Amino acid sequence: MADDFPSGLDRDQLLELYGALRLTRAAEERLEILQKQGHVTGGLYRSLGQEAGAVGAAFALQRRSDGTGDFLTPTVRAAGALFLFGGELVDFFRQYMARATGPTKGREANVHWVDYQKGLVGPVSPLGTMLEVMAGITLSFNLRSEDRVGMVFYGDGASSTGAWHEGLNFAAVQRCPLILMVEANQWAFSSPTAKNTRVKSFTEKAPGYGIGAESVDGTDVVAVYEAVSRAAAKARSGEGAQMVELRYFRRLGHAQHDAQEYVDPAVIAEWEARDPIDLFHARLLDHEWATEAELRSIRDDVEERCKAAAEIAIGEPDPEGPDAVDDVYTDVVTPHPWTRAATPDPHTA
Ligand SMILES: Cc1ncc(C[n+]2csc(CCOP(=O)(O)OP(=O)(O)O)c2C)c(N)n1
Ligand SMILES: [Mg+2]
Repeated sequence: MADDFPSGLDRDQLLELYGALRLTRAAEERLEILQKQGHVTGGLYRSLGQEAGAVGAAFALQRRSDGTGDFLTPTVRAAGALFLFGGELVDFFRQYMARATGPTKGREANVHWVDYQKGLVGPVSPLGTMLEVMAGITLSFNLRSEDRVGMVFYGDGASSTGAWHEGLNFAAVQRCPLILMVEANQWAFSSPTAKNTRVKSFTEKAPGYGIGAESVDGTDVVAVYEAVSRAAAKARSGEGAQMVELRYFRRLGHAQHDAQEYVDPAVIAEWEARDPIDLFHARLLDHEWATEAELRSIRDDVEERCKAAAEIAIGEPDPEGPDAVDDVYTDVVTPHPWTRAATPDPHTA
């Protein structure tokens, strides 16, 4: 007899979580192959060991593709959340390969793309600033009395920027339905957390802004789902911004070029033993929620999908040089010809 399912999740949802974890890892492993083949333009960022944080968090939100669901700003290490919000695998590869066919037509990399219908707000690169952007978006949910929340991911290093403090204070004061996901992976490039902050847990910062916070084991996908479900319920019921700290470790360098020689290999080995996918795999089997054959078939399926999507992107063209200014500058003749085009209205775009 199989054990009871956790947290009100059913068997299909548990398998969906497993599939999303496997998809994240398979997509990033496929990127490594593409990079060795010379197809990837720019940096390659892995979320090895952090997959459960992104997947468990996004799974707790209302994911719709008709412009009525919750909003998400991922980071490069939250690809799993991007996929759960409907970000297409082939677009993910197109972005990393700077294809003309990609959402940003080869002008931006990786997760920097926007799809308001799906609730995806790709980040801008200056760290911390997406907190301000998402504070504004979630304020609009309040002003329109919409039952929606926003989720913004950011790194532990990013939470030492000025923009982070200002955005958080604004979101707190305005009681914005915003969930802040701190990716506490213990490093910001080559700076350890202790060089970024004096607090032991990022949740210690929350009371200073008057918001709720919870810290969770970021390698446990079900625990993350539970913590974020609680935070989302509070945000929806008018309690305003909530922080959730994901405790885990960045097991690879900042990006592919960084061999992280500054990290103790023994610590990396400790975290390898706590691999989030291995842990969930074992749990699914131990409780008889799934069979080895089912999990193998999910894994084979996502690997095939990644291979096929990558093949499509490989066959597509690079952008043409003159296209670089498309959608950036307006065609309307004005006294100042380089006026920036207006941002589309999220409710009609
Ligand atoms: C305001 C700002 N300062 C510096 C950078 C350069 N930079 C990009 S990523 C990064 C490290 C980020 O560390 P963290 O926020 O902990 O995220 P992680 O890479 O660990 O996921 C830095 C310094 C930037 N993009 N923006
Ligand atoms: Mg970090």
